[in-house]
Amino acid sequence: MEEDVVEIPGEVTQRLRVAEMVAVMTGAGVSAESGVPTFRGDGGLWKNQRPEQLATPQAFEKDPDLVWEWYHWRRGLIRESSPNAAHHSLVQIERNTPQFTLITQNVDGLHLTAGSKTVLEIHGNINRARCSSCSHRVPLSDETGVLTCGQCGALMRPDVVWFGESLDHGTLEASHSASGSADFFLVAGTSSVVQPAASLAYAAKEKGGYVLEVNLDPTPLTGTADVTLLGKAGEVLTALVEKTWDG
Ligand code: BV8
Ligand code: ZN
Repeated sequence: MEEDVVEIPGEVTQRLRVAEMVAVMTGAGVSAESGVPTFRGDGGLWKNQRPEQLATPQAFEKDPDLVWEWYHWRRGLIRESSPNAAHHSLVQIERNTPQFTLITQNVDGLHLTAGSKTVLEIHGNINRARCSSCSHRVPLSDETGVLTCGQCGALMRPDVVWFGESLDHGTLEASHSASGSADFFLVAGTSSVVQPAASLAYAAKEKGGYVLEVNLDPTPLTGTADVTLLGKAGEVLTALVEKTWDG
């Protein structure tokens, strides 16, 4: 069967080719083809709990064992996964663009594994733990159970931003400045519902940036983006790179 060719409008490749400053916002859809479940898709459920119920300080306070079990399980999936064509395409775009910033909501670290250099992990990274009391941080691999701090003995927690927690100020500042100065803003694989991440594309648009959305389904951003390409991020982003620089 002839591989269904992904149509990329000429306007998109022209703008990307001449872009001085590209900013990218990725979400769980970019890791979906690596086998990492998304949050709001059907694979997002775990033991019939929604991520919004488990990824909170309240859930951790109430049952650190359960929350740690969820994160150990997710890290196990990520250890089995590797970057997919979407991650690799974003590395290519970074290499072909004078200034580039990748802002990711994903905590799986797959962009770093793929070789992306300028990455802002605005929701943290699941492969690290931080102390709930002092500033101690440790890398994680196949740990299990509730972890305690080697420095002060307090509970360790995953080094991610939970719902109701504010994002790291410096990272958020850098994300806003990259979005506001981007002449090309690519949003890929996100339902664009989680704030403040979802507001960055609007900030880019307000400052005159050209916004391309790549997603499996339409989102609240779809009405505002200059172009929305519906499809799998791995396929669409591969076609985008080919048509912009090799085509
Ligand atoms: C804050 C880390 C306050 C943890 C995450 C009511 C209205 C508006 C806002 C709120 C509200 N109530 C509460 C809020 C605020 C809240 C929020 O936005 N809630 C949402 C649910 C409404 N935000 C917060 O709490 C933030 N903090 O606001 O602080 C504050 C202010 C001042 C001072 C103190 C406090 C913190 C938000 C960060 C939460 N942490 N993750 C962890 O991972 O365990 S968020 C979590 O959702 C992940 O990071 C994930 O990345 C993120 C967003 O989800 P997506 O990435 O978009 O994934 P999703 O499954 O939703 O969508 C995937 C998309 O991919 C789909 O559209 C699908 O079609 C597409 N797709 C699937 N496969 C593919 C594909 N696309 C392409 N190719 C494919 N193959
Ligand atoms: Zn400590």
